[in-house]
Amino acid sequence: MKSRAAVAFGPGQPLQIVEVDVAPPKKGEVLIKISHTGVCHTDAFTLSGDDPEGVFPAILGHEGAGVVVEVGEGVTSVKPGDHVIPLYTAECGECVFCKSGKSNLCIAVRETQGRGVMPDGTTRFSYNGQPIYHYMGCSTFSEYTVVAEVSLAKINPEANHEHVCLLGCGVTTGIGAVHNTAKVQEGDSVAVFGLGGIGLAVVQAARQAKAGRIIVVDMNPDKFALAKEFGATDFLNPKDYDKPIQQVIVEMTGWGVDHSFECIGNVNVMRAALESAHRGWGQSVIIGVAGAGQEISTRPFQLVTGRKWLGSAFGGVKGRTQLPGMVEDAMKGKIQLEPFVTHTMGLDQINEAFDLMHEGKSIRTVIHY
Ligand code: NAD
Ligand code: AHE
Ligand code: ZN
Repeated sequence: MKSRAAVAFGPGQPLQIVEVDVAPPKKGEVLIKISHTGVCHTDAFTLSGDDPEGVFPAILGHEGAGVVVEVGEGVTSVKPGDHVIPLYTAECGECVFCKSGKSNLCIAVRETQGRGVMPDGTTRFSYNGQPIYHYMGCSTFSEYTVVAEVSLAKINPEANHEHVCLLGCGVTTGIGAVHNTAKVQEGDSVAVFGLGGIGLAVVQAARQAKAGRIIVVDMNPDKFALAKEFGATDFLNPKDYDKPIQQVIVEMTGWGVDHSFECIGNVNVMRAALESAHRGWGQSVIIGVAGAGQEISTRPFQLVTGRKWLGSAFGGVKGRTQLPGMVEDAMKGKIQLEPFVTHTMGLDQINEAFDLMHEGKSIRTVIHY
């Protein structure tokens, strides 16, 4: 079948809106009609060419919601008409990671996903007879996409896709990092570095957890208003200080914060976040994704004196079992999604969504088909 898609033909190039061919779903696969998709910084990261797993030409996008159109052989957990969120972190329930109960990092389709192909090693997308690669197992920048059955969360059909698509990545990541990774407790102090969709979701979840002080850090002060609405208590722009921001945070808290979160993808800020953590027990969660070849560093003394460095992927959330419940929470207002949607537009304007993100003017742009 034909599908309108925004194709990344090469790194650093604007996406091109073309009509691609989509082959039918094979065994264990599902054809989805995407209705809405958010644009996450990770899409921009991969488009920039900095992603070691970036392959081109590809159809990016991984923060979507849609409806099942057709299922391949052997698919039993979803049927045409079901409402779904594609998952870049699958959940097969059978691999060593799923069975461990310790991690959401299912490996069922991860290796082929990282190469931009379906589990059988081939791609369902083509353009002028040439293959187009998949992205993060989702490719939500195509109106029709094929994903593995294990990469689909079935959700309440009453949910508003313009909002719950954000649970496909950004908001779930931030909320999960607070509750599953850091396990923030009532009264804990928190510092959040970077106030995009991820950082603001961390702020929202920190308030849910009844955190005490919630210190937010961003170079763009325009982000502070929404952070305040979500519960932030202290607002720091590193440009306003002539000393390292970790020193500012340690001085204003005594010994540092109980939990810090890096939501940018900058290895220097990752260090600052770690060094903002409380001596003896403070922990710092890396959420941001850094480019090929970049490494983190700090004085080992920072860890010797009790700080912990952690990381979080998709907020530690198991997509098929836990995401439907998060959709319900959003429908009940326990998770707020609407404030994240600062812009909506059609697929034809998708390059503007990337521009708005780079200019710091959006939190999330949601594309509708
Ligand atoms: P975004 O671009 O919307 O937000 C980033 C924010 O960081 C912006 O507000 C920007 O002003 C701020 N910022 C940039 N440099 C800064 C600096 N030096 N100091 C302080 N603030 C600074 O991005 P996003 O969509 O919220 O994504 C954030 C990061 O999280 C990205 O690296 C993305 O790839 C990553 N991510 C990771 C996961 C995961 O599962 N680990 C999931 C989603 C996104
Ligand atoms: N491809 C990159 C890694 C990218 C990365 O870390 N992705 C996050 C999700 S970002 C969503 O916006 C993640 O979940 N990672 C775990 C995984 O299995 O991909 C690289 O460095 O190769
Ligand atoms: Zn994302």
